[in-house]
Amino acid sequence: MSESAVKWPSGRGRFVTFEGGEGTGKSTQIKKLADRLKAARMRILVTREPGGSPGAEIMRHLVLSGMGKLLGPEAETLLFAAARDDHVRTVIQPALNQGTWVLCDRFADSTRAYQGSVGRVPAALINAMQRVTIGDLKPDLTLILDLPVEIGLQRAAARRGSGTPDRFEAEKLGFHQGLREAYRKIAADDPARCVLIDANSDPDTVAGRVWTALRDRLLPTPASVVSI
Ligand code: T5A
Repeated sequence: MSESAVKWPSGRGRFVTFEGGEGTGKSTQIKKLADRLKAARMRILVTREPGGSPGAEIMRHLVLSGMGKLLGPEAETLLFAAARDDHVRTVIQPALNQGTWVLCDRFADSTRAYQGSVGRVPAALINAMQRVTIGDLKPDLTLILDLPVEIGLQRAAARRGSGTPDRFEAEKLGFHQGLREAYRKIAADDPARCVLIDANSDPDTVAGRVWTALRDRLLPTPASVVSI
């Protein structure tokens, strides 16, 4: 089914998040999906966390430089929450209200996986912060890119070249293996929202899997497809 044959849903925009460990290909896949949706004349906003708004980009610099780590795990989690609060209020929610589809590189599941499951910040604290920062906002679809951690770290290192690993890339292999497990559990616990995508193929093959998931979950049933 080609994009031009689809009768796209109208009204509020759809909120699609991409999640996964380091170097799993989230940015690459968001760009491919955005290009495909824009070619179908959809209104698309691509954004990212931490960051995505001027205030949140300042927080991004703080956490990825490692300065947040010095404050301890709970305070570092608060920095991610403060960034998300600004991003949701000033960028994501207004775009969705205007009918724009929002593709976001990481969102609240990153906090659950990195700070919660692996960083051992208590779930009660993460839940409380989530109530304040995102309230009822929930992604319509979360695509979790799954890849052996050694391959993801190799990809991230190759892209970085001679640059220094950031706060999380610098963590040990066990940290990244824990992350992969955490994400697989998030997908298993919420199958209505999440799709686990095998990211261990070339970018176009992975993009095909992403497209199939989006089509199956968010596009109208074949009965409402306009034939051309
Ligand atoms: N974080 C974030 C938290 O701890 N808590 C939170 O609440 C939030 C929101 C953000 C960091 O913050 C942490 C998690 C992160 O550690 P970031 O710089 O935004 O850091 O980095 P990441 O989100 O981890 O993204 P990366 O840039 O590391 O990886 P991507 O986006 O998954 O991968 P991508 O697309 O940039 O690809 C990496 C390299 O691999 C190649 C690409 O060309 C690129 O060179 N590649 C492939 N190669 C072969 N086959 C494929 N299929 C490929 N796909 C991509």
